[in-house]
This record gives sequence, structure tokens and C-alpha cells, in this order.
Amino acid sequence: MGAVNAVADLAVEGEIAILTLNSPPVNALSQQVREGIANGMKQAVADGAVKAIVLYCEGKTFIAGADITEFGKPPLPPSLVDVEDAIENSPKPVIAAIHGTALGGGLEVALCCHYRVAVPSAKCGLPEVNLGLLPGAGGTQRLPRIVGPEQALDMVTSGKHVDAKTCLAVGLVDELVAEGTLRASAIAFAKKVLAENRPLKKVRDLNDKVTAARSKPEIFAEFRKANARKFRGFLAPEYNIRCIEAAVNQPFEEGLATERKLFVELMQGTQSAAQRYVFFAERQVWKIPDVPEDTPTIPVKKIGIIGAGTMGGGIAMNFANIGVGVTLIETKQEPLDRGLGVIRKNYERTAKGGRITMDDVEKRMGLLKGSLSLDDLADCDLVIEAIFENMDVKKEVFGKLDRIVKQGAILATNTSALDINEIATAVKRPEAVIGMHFFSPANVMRLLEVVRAAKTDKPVIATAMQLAKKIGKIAALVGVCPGFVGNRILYARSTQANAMLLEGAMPWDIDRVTYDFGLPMGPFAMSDLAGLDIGWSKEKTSSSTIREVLCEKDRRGQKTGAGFYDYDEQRNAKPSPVTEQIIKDFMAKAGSTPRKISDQEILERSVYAMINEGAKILEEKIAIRPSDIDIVWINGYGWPVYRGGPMFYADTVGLPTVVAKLEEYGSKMGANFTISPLLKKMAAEGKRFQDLK
Ligand code: T1G
Repeated sequence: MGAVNAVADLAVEGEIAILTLNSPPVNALSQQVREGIANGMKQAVADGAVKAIVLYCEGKTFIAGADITEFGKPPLPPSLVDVEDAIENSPKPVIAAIHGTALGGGLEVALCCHYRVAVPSAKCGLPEVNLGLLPGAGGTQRLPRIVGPEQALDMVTSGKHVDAKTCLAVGLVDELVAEGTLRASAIAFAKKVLAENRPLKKVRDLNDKVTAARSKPEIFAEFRKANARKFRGFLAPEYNIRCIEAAVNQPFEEGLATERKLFVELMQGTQSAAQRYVFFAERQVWKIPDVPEDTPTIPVKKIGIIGAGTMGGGIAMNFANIGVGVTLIETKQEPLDRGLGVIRKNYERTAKGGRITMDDVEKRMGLLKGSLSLDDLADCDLVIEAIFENMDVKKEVFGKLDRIVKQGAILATNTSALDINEIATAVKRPEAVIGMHFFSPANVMRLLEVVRAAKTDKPVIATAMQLAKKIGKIAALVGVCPGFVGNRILYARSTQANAMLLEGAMPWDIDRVTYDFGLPMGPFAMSDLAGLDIGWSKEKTSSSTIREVLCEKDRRGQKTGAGFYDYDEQRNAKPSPVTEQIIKDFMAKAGSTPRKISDQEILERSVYAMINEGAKILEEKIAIRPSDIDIVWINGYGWPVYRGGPMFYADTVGLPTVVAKLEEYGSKMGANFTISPLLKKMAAEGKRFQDLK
């Protein structure tokens, strides 16, 4: 037989045809792959010698879904449904041979095969919800027929990749075969199907599980209720739920029609456009134009962390989690013991939740060594300084590290705001100095800002990025400036929030608008959580800001039961008449008259100030590309992924609108506020940030 097209090959061995796909990197269902399957099926069905067909993929994975790069472009034949019909209606049994990840359209194709075999390391899933979509090729109708509506609801709304053993248990695959033998084992399985004269099992005909659920509408009501908080703001999860409901309440073909209709709605919406943008942005962020993928990296087997406080402890856990030994340094025994104690408590809590075993806890604690002497870091490959934010102290520590730690090691700082170029002046090897800015809690937050200083070497950058991937972080390479990317943009938003407070808006108004926009919390609730007295001192206070006045009245946030909000025993916040009066008195004293500020103005001034700051960051080359800024805000500050990030959002609003609004608000934006020249230029030229690669 031989090549069907550039990505598909058909071989016949005895009575078995093997249709092999080979379209790197993930055998996505591009037009060519669809054509290859359709024509390969036609040839195999037409070949009298062939009694059964195996669908197999070369490369690292079975089909990982539709080709996302084709979305939004005019559809080319054959359609995925045509391909599926060719498989499902084949008069000869078709067996899917699964390795790697059978995802989205890939699993949907496999569900049209009559049987599925997999290697134990394989995973299956319908992750379309992560793209703001739903399985649009029959997955929402076929999956519940095999695994039942409850499991199907969980799979399509979480997008999780289910391991092969579970797939076997829930009937998604018919047999697990030994690793490395997939092709031969699938052929053997096909022969068994023939020998045992097994039926052409069509998933569409398996109605027991969906019929049984028809009398249990509570399945859906309870699922919606249980996940309301998690799905807040997202469209796709609800649309997925409706499709599973359709699978239970409608005949197969009608359910398919419902699925199709809801799929098209999502595909044409802004949420999916945003989430697809983020899919590629999460892959782009690792690509650094002048640090190619083959840049040599420094082996990191031993790590030192200075400071066993909240940040130091969290950072250490990341490395112990991947089996790398860490020496934690403190100045005194008490804080060292406390730091190690907090880490153990965190691990024990995780073990209690069943996510790790107590044995894991001991193994990881065994990798953590405490010390009161910097000398113990002499043979470290990487040292991360995580002490309080004071330039002189940091420079003193780096000076000592320079004398102690072996040449070739990386000297990193976890500072969230200080000038790393300045810190690097304290050592004779500034090329080894880099910023690794973790977000609290450092063992949980996914984002890492890797900060490139003026003299940082490329192997040091490549190593830091590689390590970030190993510890499960998403890292963005940023330049040195106050607040780097994340905090600098946060500062721009806070400036507007504080300004609007002095014009008549109340903290809870601003927080409500921010929350309804999709962020987990507004700026004032966030301040109350962190504590209003960070950087405040009773001795130096001067009632110059509302925040100072609140602290002076011992309203320091959640920890004192009052801050901008009043808190009950369960720390539930409610608007405070005390704060309201403090703000009114403060304004009266400043001679300013409150005015009604609309929700629209609150949103636009907050978000457009962020966009403007993002544009300035791009002008100054502090970020490589706009989508890196979006990755920072989505993974570090809870920006809703279905809005794509501040820079993507700017494109959806339209840059001319953003500029016009900023000009309209004019002096209200603040005496020092200026509109980014890049933003103005792009608006004038009708450009989008997405066009800036
Ligand atoms: N389409 C196009 N390109 C894809 C792709 C896809 N589905 N999946 C991955 N790539 C590219 C990716 O951009 C990267 O490119 C390279 O492959 C390696 O990816 C009708 C509508 C499979 C688990 O959501 O989850 O089916 O950066 O770096 O870490 O119902 O890729 O090298 O140029 O992520 O080993 C549903 C998406 C689609 C799965 C592998 N499927 N992919 O992870 O590699 S919608 C998905 C993944 C659908 C139907 C619907 C992961 C992976 P580049 P990578 P990895």
C-alpha cells in the first residue's frame, strides 16, 4: 500500500491494515491529517484482503486534538465529522492505538473507532473547555454513553487528562498493552476481535448510562451548584454541561445538533478567542529571541536559599518537590526552626489531602537542610536570596556570596522591586546575577518573573528558564525596572484606585467592579488581606493617606478585624460606615467634593491605566512581547483567562477607544500620567498588540 498523503501511510499485514499518521509535533487534526485518515479508510475498506483496521500514530502522541491554528480560518474538507463517519460506519472493525495524549478531537476520533487499546502511560481527555470551547465532534454525546454523565461532566468541565488505568476502569479503552509494543499489540488485538467475531461496537448506540440518568436531573443541578464559584465568569463550562444534559435527554442525532449549535456559539465568542490566544502565549513565553533553545545551561544539583521566611520556605518546597537538595540559611536558630516547621506543616496538610504520601513528606523534608552559615553554600550551583527588601543588606549578602560560592554558580535574588543591576554591583561576577521573582505562596503560585539584569549571561538566563519549567512554573523573562512587569502594572492600577477614592468612589465600589470584571479580588480587599501596615510605622505616620489614617485607628486589615472593610468572625467583609466617614472627612480636609463615579469610569480608568503601563513596558523593552505581559497577569494576579490578559483585552476594546478614553479622562488620571507614545501610534495606525510579535 504505502503513503496515502504526506502525513498518512497505509500498510497491510495479513488481514490487518495499519493506518499510520505522522504529523509532528502532536498529530493535530489538520486538513492533511483529516484527508489522510479519510482516504486511508477508503483504501482499507475497499481492499478485500483487509478484515480490520488499526489507527496508529508516529511521534510522541496519538492525535492531540483539532489543529488549533486552523480555527477562525475557512474550513477545508474533509470535515472532522466526515472523517468520523468513515471510521464509525466502516464495515470492518477499527481499533485506535493510543499513546501519549488522545485529546479533544483526537479522543473524539478514537470514540468513533469500534475499540481502543492504550499503553499504560497514555492519557485521554477533552480539554476544549481550556480553550473556551466544548468537544465539537461528538465528544459530549459519545463520552457520557461510555463513562456515564457524572464522569463526563467532570472530564469536559475540568479538561483533565485521565490516566490509562482509569480509562480502562471507566470503559474508555478496552485493553492496556505493554509500553513499547503498541503497534504490534494493536494488530494482535485486531486479530482477536476478528477471531472472536466481536461486533462493530458503536459508542453512539450505547444508551444505558444516559437513559438511566434521564430521571435524575439533580445530577446537573448539583454539579452546577458545586462548581458555581469555580466556573464564575466562564461561558464554556455551562455550555459543556448543557451538552451532557442533551446527551441524557435527547436522541443521539439531536444531541449532536445541540452540541454543534453551542460549539459554534463559543467558537465565535471573545472568550474562546482569548483562551486560544493564551494557549499559544503560554508556549511563546519560553522563546527568547537572543537566547536560542540550544544555549548551554548550568547543571543545578544543589541549591542554597537565604531566608527561611514565607518566601524562602515556599521557594525551597518547589525544589524539594522535584528531588533537588536545598540548604536553607537563616541568621538565628529560632527563625530557621520556624521556617522548616512551616514547610513540614504545609507538606503534612498536602498529605492529609491525599495529594502526596507521608513518605513523600519525609523524603522532601529530608532534602531540606537548615544552616546558620553562608559557608555551607560554597558548592551550590544556584543560590536564591529571599530576605527582606533592603538594598544595603542585599548588597552585603551578595558581597559575601561572591567570596564564598564556587565560580560558575548562579546568584539569584527574589526581590520584587529593587534594582538588580545595583545588587549586581556588589559582586565581581555580575554576569551570574539574575532575578527569580516568585509570587506568594511561592510553592503554589504558578508565575515566575525571571529578571534579566544588564550583564546577566545567556546560559544563566537559559538555566533559570529551564528550572522554572522543571518546578512546574510558567516563567516570563523581564527586564529591570521598579516592579518589573507585574507589580509595575499593579501600581498603575492602584494609583487610579486610590485617586478615585479621593474623588468620591468607595473602596467597595471599586472592588465590586474589579470582581465583576473577573479578578478574584479588588485592590482594597487585597490590601486588607495583605495588611495595611506593610511599610507603615507608628512613629513616622502623618495621616497623609486614607491608608495611614486607617492604620492610625488600628484598622490594619483582616488581621485586626477592620481595614477598608469591617470583618466578622469568619472574616467575611462588609462595607464599613467607619471607613466611609474617614474618607469623607479626609476629602473635606483636602477641600475636595465627592462626585458620583460610574462603574464604567472605575473599570476604564483602572484597566486602561494598566494597558497604558503595559505599552510603556514594551517601549522600554522590559517585556519581550505583549503576550508575556498577559501571561504575567493571568498567572500572577488572577486576571481572568477568558479576557486574555490586559494587552489582549486592549485589542478587543480597540486601541483607538483606549486612547480616546484616556484623553477624555485627561487630568483625572493624575498629574504625572502620560499616554504611551507606542499606544497612541498603534491606535493611529489601527494596529493591535497581537500584531506585535
Ligand atoms: N493544534 C495545533 N498545535 C498544537 C496543538 C493543537 N491541538 N497542540 C499542541 N500544539 C503545538 C504547540 O503550539 C507547540 O507548538 C507544539 O505543538 C508542542 O506543544 C473538535 C475543537 C498535547 C499535551 O486542547 O495540551 O480538538 O510552540 O509545547 O508540553 O472537539 O500541547 O512548538 O510551535 O504544548 O508536550 C483540543 C492542546 C483542541 C490539546 C503536548 N486539544 N495541546 O504538550 O507540548 S480543540 C487540546 C496540549 C478540539 C474538537 C476541538 C499539549 C499536549 P510550538 P506543547 P507538550
